[in-house]
Amino acid sequence: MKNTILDILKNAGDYISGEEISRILGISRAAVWKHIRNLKNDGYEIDSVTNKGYRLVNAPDIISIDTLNSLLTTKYTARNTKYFPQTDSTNEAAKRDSSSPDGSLYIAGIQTAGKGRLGRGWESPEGAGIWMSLLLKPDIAPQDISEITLIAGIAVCRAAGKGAEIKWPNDIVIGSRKICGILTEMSAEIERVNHIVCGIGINVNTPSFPPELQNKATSLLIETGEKTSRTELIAGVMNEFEPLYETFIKSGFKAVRDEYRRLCVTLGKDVQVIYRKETITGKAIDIDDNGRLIVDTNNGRITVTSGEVSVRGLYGYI
Ligand code: BT5
Repeated sequence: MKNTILDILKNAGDYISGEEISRILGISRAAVWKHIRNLKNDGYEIDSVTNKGYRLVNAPDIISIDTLNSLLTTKYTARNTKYFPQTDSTNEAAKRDSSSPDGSLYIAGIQTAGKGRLGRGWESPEGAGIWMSLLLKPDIAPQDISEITLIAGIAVCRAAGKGAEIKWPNDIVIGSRKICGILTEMSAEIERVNHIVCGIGINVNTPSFPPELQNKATSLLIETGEKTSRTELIAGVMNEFEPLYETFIKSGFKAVRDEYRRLCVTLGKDVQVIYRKETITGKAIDIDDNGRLIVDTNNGRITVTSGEVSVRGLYGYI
């Protein structure tokens, strides 16, 4: 009923009287008032004026699974979605639920222990971003799982638009700052993958960042000055992801390599490749058929596999 009243307010566009709403819904005016009060408690800004009625002024950006389902064009991706107002990390939530079907999606309002790679943290404030993880069960070899990160990166760039590009392997950037990070983890035996968890964090309506991230992080709100519906963006990413993922499973990364290269800002840049305690400097020149970064160094050409590696621009973050 609350959602129906919301639809009525949205469609009215202007003031609509409590009497009119009660007539449309066949409920008492007191009941209408109660639902309006609940909507206000949920963060909806609703103006009420005697003799005129109610008007929706502002709607909070709430992640709605019903709306998400209505926007999905996928066969299995995000068809089983679990929303947690708060959890430690959606990657952990997905791992705890690993018997669920392929393509299950886990979304959190806030993460209390959001994770980056190599034990780093991921800032996941409430209500501002998309913190989500996909549970995947592909029949691929363990060494190919890092390519899922690259596929997810293309899906985020396509769905987010606004000039989003990829800093190899797992950062989505706008300009020179990071808007999204991707963390892919797996449970595998020597030859066989049991399941993969692909975690995607997108800064959507984040108004500002803590000082240590200010030069490095950005959000769609900061870049465009406009709020974005997180539910629509989640649907967009899922709708882009599934066909890319199917192409990858069928034909390998090489089938999407050209698009990845076009989106990849790392190419042509002088970079530092940091692996454990070793740092190698060179120029990033290409991405190979397996999604590896090819770097020309003074000591010859090297091929870098993502995973345990960090790549830094020699003259800044990119
Ligand atoms: C990543 O790691 O970029 C992967 C981030 C994955 C986050 C998602 S959210 C849903 C799922 N659940 C999780 O627990 N994780 C995944 P890495 O390349 O290691 O980058 C981490 C670094 O990015 C940190 O050390 C910070 O410097 C910076 N950082 C932290 N929070 C950020 C944010 N919100 N936006 C931009 N940069 C951030």
